[in-house]
Amino acid sequence: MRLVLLGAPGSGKGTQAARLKDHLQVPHISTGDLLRAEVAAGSKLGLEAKEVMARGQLVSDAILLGMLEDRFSRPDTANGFILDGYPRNLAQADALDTLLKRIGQPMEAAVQLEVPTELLVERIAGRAAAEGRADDTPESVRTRLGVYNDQTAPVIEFFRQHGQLTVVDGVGSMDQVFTRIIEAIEPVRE
Ligand code: B4P
Repeated sequence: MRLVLLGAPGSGKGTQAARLKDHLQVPHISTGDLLRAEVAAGSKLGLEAKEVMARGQLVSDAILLGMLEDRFSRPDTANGFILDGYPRNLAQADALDTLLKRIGQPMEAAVQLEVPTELLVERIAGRAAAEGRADDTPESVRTRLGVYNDQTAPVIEFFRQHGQLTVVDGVGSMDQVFTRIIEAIEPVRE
């Protein structure tokens, strides 16, 4: 199963991807997690990404593509993957399409988690209190939501035009949302 999860910050992509990984037995590739690992390691790339992420802006497309090419070259993606956090703009959507076709692993399904803005803000505030992630400050969250509306929302249309999009209601408990995703991707798995 080759699946991409789409949705605004706080829509539950990372949360659901972690569960889907166990259910589908494929790796979870989160560009946010890959970047945070670089920041934690203090690598050159991490130093470059750190400030951009804290402000809630997008890290450069070139850095992201390099990181993804690296990740997809590992053998564990041979039987599929769940991609979370990428693509975040149309240039990334095109680059991903080209990369996956080149390695003979075209995307099979795109699931968009739909959640109203008030709930997104509430969830991220909850995570800020619990985990203190550097980019969960109110100012950064405002920027991330703006970036999502301006740059990432058009990506939804990209997958719709490719006939791969399924929209899932992301409101409800984590278990409820998980069940909806499983039902939504069932036709693709058959
Ligand atoms: P990400 O790590 O992708 O962060 P995110 O969009 O906030 O989503 P995340 O998956 O973590 O949160 P979730 O909704 O699961 O990106 C962080 C930054 O990295 C970006 O701003 C950017 O700077 C950089 N970056 C990453 N990818 C990039 C790219 N492709 N190009 C350029 N830059 C890139 O969860 C949020 C909270 O909601 C959690 O606390 C969770 O517990 C809670 N929650 C989830 N589902 C819930 C439910 N059903 N009910 C109640 N709470 C729920």
